[in-house]
Amino acid sequence: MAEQSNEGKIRLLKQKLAGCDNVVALTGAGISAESGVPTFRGQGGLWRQYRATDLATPEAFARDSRLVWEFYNWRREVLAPLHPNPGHLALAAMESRFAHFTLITQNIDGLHQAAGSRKMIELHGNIWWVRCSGCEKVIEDRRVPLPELPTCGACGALLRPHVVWFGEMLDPNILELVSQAIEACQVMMVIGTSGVVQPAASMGATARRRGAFVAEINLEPTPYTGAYDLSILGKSGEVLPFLVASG
Ligand code: BJW
Ligand code: ZN
Repeated sequence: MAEQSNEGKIRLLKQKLAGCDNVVALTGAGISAESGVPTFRGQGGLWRQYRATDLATPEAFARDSRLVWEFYNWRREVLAPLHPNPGHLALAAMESRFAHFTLITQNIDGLHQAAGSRKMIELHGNIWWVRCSGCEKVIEDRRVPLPELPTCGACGALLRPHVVWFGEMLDPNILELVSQAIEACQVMMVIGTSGVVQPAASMGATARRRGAFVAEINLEPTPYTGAYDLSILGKSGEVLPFLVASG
């Protein structure tokens, strides 16, 4: 049988979505790329310029908190003027299209919320929130930049970004919500993620084992492409709006 065209695959995904009422979307840095947010890997990726182990691990923060905060303050400056793109907006529109729709994001940029998504799970935290390394209090703090070494108003200890670094556990309550959503969904879309960071990387494959139809939307194939039903090659900001367009 001839290989299906990309357009044919997009139409197939649209048909699958039309026939179901429980959908999960998992997003990665690629969905925000068209808003101007740097991705982590690939051309221009953050981890091409900086070593993750120097900046995104608890050990790095213990060793040189000032350097880590400099990195996150720079990222806040880059993110502050950016806006959601048509991919974010299409996912926000999907929320009201299905009886059950769960958006799971690895992104910390807050652009899904800015697009209007409400039913969402942030796996790796949010750059606009900080957490006290002493009393563990978590608060929203949108100052750009924050002081070089920001401290907790309640106990005076050093604040840290409320994000999940390498080697840190994801919140078990969040992982439980993810398991429930993946268990119950009929269709899952895996969008703009390179599929190398666990546990997010294997969530699509888990959904497929549980019986979901799983489609990947990415500029290029990933290590998990072969484990899915469909691989749509393209920009999420172009493919996703088509999925919510009438007709
Ligand atoms: C487009 C596009 C367009 C571009 N349209 N597409 C099992 C095996 C091996 C190791 C582990 C394992 N389990 C856990 C680990 C350790 C580790 C891990 O996975 N390491 C691997 C790298 C080897 N995982 C962890 O440490 C996690 N914790 C954990 O599991 O705890 C328990 C445990 C610990 C230790 C050992 C065992 C168990 C925590 C992971 C935290 C990740 N944190 C970061 C930083 C967040 C804060 C910050 O931003 O500063 O999260 S790293 C970074 O990568 C960020 C992202 O969320 C994450 C994923 O990146 P993503 O989104 O996939 O982006 P890219 O850039 O990689 O890809 C972009 C994609 O978009 C590309 O494919 C493009 O083609 C595409 N694209 N434009 C569509 N327009
Ligand atoms: Zn505190």
